[in-house]
Amino acid sequence: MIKNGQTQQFDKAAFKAAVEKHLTTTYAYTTESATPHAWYLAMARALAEISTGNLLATEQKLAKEKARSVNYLSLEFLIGRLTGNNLISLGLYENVASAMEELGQNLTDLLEEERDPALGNGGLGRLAACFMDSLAAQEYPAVGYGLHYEYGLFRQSFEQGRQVETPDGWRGVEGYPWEVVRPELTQTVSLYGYVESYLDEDGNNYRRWVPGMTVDGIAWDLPIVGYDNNSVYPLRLWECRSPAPFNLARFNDGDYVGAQYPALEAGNVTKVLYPNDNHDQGKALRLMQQYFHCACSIADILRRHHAAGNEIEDLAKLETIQLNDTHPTIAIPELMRVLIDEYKMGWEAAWAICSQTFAYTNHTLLPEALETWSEALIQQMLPRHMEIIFEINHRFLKEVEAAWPGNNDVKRKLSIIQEGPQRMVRMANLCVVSTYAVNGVAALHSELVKRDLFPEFNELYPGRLTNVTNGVTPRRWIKYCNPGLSELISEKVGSDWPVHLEKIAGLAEFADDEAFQQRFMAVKKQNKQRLADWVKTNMDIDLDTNAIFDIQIKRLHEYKRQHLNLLHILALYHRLLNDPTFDMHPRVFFFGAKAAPGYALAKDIIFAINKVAEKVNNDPRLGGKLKVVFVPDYRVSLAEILFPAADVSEQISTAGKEASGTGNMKFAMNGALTIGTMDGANVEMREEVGDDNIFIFGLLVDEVQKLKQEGYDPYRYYNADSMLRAAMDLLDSDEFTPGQPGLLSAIRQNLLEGGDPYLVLADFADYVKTHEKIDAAYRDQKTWAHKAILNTALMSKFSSDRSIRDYANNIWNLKPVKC
Ligand code: RUG
Repeated sequence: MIKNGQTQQFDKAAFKAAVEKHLTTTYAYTTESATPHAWYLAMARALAEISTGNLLATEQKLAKEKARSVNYLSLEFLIGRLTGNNLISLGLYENVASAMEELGQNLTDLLEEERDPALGNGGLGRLAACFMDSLAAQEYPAVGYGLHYEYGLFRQSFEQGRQVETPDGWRGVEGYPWEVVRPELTQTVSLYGYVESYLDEDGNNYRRWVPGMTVDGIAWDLPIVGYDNNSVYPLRLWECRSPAPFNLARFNDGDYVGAQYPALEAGNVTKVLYPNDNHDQGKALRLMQQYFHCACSIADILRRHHAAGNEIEDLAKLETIQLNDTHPTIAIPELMRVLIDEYKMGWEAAWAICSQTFAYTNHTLLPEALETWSEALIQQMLPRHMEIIFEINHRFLKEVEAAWPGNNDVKRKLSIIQEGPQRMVRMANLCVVSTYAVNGVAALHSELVKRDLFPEFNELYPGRLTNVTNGVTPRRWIKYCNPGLSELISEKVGSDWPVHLEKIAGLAEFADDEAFQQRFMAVKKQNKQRLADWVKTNMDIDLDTNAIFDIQIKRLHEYKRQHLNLLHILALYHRLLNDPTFDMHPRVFFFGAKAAPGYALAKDIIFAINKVAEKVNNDPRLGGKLKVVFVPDYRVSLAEILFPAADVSEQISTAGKEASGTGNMKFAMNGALTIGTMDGANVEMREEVGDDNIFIFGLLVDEVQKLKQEGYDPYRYYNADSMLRAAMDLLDSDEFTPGQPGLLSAIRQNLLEGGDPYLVLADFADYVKTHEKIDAAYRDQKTWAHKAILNTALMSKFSSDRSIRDYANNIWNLKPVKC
């Protein structure tokens, strides 16, 4: 009916008719009885018709052209709401707004009806979503493969300041209007059982897996709509179902509940996303999710390959598979198994294909996040895969022996199998051995991967370890979420900056133009008002938009140091009440963060911030200078309001711990100034904006390592700094929990007796001093505007379009195909 704005005219009457048709035939409402939610569903369905048509056309065209594609395998795709974003990509925002207006509906309100598909935890899943957007925008052939979780990341609320988690049924009862089920793509996945040898008709000896059970993988496609072009790529999410809905014999015997066990057990596999960020939990069901995801995806890649008329020998030529962290690593032995057991290839031929097909992205150096799986568990669930892993390791250790003859220490260190009372499989080692490229996600991180994590691998496989600095999509993170700024940018540099972000540099010449500064700051003020209104409506807190809006939004983790931010707030509180000479520009500290349900200290930090907020927001002695707002249920749609409203962006992880960060980029693109450590992508952001336009503080990576080696003593800092002491001691008092001292002591305890593993105390003084510089800088609004404009202007490096071009040119060897 309608294709992209570029190629075909929008037929408003036909679109309105499609919406009304869905309202009545799909959702059973009349135009009179329809709720706003029903209108949103009907509108989204009408739009999805357009994108599904384009998705099929793109699939056909790419198959016909035998185009080389990337398959992005990720257990998480934190896509956020699709409707608004897809309207922008289709170039139909205004047209649809007007059509809906004629149907008596306001588009902005309808967009608020969409639930966030929260199919990811944080940065890793959101990166996957930005990458899909950039692949489609630049027409690099791609398929995203993920899981169709019934429940995404939990919803967070606060009860008396404490985090409470509830299930997130993101599809609602009506289903998600943008997805389409593809029954013809169903795959069968085997689990458990044993391996046996057998002779074929010609007397050849083979191994084969005799599975203990099978489940079905059902494909759901979400459309990834290319911006201003005709390409639509699938984000293919697998749902696990039982091949038999119930056991008929048990059903006939009257055991109605027991008869359903097969279906219930299979349904559990994709029931819920594991809510851990940067932490490996090692649960059997998680391994099953990983294998289910990989088995379906590998089978689908092979299906597409053959459907396009290609030979298996050409797999590595036409397909590359990017592993988003180690979570889909089991895809490697799965492809080996299929090639050897099903295609009857020899080991060398299969290995030649496999090792030229996979590439791996490492996203963390944190030991607790580096995945290992118990050999016994893999042996039980995936016996043939364990055999294959042993064989890969056996051959690999021969290489190690050749490179370091007789050196058992290096063998022990590099081996895919970690020895010990319980032998474990190191998934990262399996990845490095079996892939043609391994990348870190920011320059510093990639250097540390080479220097500290995998130095011997770097020696053994020169050139395999490399860097691709992360990026974020400017379509969602500027154009969609910040329409005021987008208009200003278009006026100055032209309207194609969303796909040519390098053009945004043209703003720099207006950084000193007073009229432009005022307009830029007026947009910021409007965005702050939008956030203040949200806070008033949802939290009943009054905010003054003349205050500095200082925002830290990311997962709650000790290494991200939300508690350093809290200590600074406590120090300000203490000074405002006790030091008559102290003055500060009014400031609102915003937090948004979910803590993994089992992470006690992270939950204590949330509780402490909420308790402090309760007190300071209602303390007349502070004269409105200090406010603290912890927004509940931080998610993509809230991020879209928070990033554009920030004056100050908090990026304060311990140096060496945050692999990249991507929120840092979104803030700066929207004109916030960063206070940050020399960590992750902050380092490269500083290179881009220059030292004068970013507030860097804290220990450097090598200083952190040195201090730890020398024996770090947090008490040294506590005893020497009266302001730090005052802030810490407030946590032990009942200042924020009247009549109940000690409720917030766990944080103080962790920092002092627990050894302060993330050096919060060591960085405190410099952090406070740097915040004082921010306070002074903000008072000079012209200089601030100058710096803010330069932050927006100098962020083009951090477009995910650039990241994807780096992958395409340096790793994937991929060319765009116009559709
Ligand atoms: O913690 C990292 C972030 O620094 C990074 O920006 C993001 C995307 O590369 O990935 C995050 N991450 C790493 N999330 N989970 C992990 C480890 O599995």
